[in-house]
Amino acid sequence: MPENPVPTRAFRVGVAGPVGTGKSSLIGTLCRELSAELQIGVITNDIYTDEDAQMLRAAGVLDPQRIRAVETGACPHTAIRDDITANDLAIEDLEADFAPLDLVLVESGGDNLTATFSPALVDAQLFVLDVAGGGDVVRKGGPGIARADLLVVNKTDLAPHVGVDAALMERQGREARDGRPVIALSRSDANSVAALCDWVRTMLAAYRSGVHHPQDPGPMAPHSHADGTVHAH
Ligand SMILES: Nc1nc2c(ncn2[C@@H]2O[C@H](COP(=O)(O)OP(=O)(O)O)[C@@H](O)[C@H]2O)c(=O)[nH]1
Ligand SMILES: [Mg+2]
Repeated sequence: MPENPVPTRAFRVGVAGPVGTGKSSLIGTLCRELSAELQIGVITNDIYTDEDAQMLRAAGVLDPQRIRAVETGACPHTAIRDDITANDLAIEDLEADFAPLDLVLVESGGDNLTATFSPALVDAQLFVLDVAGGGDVVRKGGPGIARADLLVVNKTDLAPHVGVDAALMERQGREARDGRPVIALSRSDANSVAALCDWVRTMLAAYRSGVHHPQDPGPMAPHSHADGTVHAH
């Protein structure tokens, strides 16, 4: 593929994965570790509230004004996949208010385990699982687990307490991903946090030099909503 033109806007990274796997915490960690070297903004997607944004503001890792919430209504996965307008506008506003930003982190709302970001919204995406969700989650797969730019197996510090072999989970992740990267992460393990930061730096450099192409992990599984509508995405 030809190289992209060198981009002028911030590098956008989507953070997807089931509720409670540590997406907001991971975004908080990245803000804390990288805000001295990069200008960062954050967008959260919540169904009816701005709880994730409030939690991140309270963590004190970034100027609270740089953290904005998109309220998605009943269908958060739609707001990151099919109709990305609200997220796009929120990112454009952030970029206008704090120009120039280097990095915008977008947290998905967690209503569907297989939700992925549209490559039109984010340049790269990571999918977060945690060891507490059980070792077989990786094998069950899904587009984010198999094909997101990065799979994070999170909360490895909890593995002994929940009877899960974190190293095995990481290995199964690698097997499911055809060589795409996997990071076993714990916010209390400095080496793993450093590996995550290095991944962001490497991707940002590739984006800036025009050699990075946003990948689509693929659509989520077809599913129906409470009102009876069926979404194939
Ligand atoms: N033990 C442990 N707990 C974590 C870690 N990361 C996040 N958590 C906790 O997991 C819970 C859910 O985290 P949160 O970031 O809100 O998950 P989200 O729903 O995916 O955004 C919170 O109680 C966090 O404190 C970690 O590395 N280790
Ligand atoms: Mg969250």
